[in-house]
Amino acid sequence: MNLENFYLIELPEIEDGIDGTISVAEGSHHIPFEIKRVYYIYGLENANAIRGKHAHKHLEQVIFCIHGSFLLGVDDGIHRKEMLMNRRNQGVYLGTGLWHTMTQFSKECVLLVLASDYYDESDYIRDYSEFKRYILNKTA
Ligand code: T46
Repeated sequence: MNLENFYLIELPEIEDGIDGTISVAEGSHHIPFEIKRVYYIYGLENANAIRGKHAHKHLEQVIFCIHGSFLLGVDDGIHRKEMLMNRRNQGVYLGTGLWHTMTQFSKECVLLVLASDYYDESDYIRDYSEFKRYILNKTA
């Protein structure tokens, strides 16, 4: 897997003793792009819940699990990797052209995603065979 396209990002944790902790993510600083969109995902109590199952052509994202845990699967068309996401200050940078799937959500799991661009359905590849062809064409 191309490590420029998939790596961990650790945010600082500013501890305020009995008053809790702040983690901060600044665009173009901790996050390797200007943040144009923020979204969060919750309501993942169903044991069969699956999210993702697609790749993006241009969008870059950093995904955090800010409560609970889930399993992140990433596939670059050749190699596959799975990562347990369970640390509130640790995100994963997901570059372009990576098939990604999120499963095994714990109860009350909450994902926070920082994205490099606005929502655009034409940026999605939602069919796995099409994804494989896209990767082959790109590397040819
Ligand atoms: C990823 C995971 C964590 C919008 O209208 N605006 C948005 O910004 C988003 C993200 C989604 N939507 C609509 C489009 C679809 O009708 O919400 C529906 C589900 O969207 P999507 O298939 O993108 O949802 P997920 O949770 O499977 O995937 C998203 C990201 O696309 C994906 O890259 O990492 O969240």
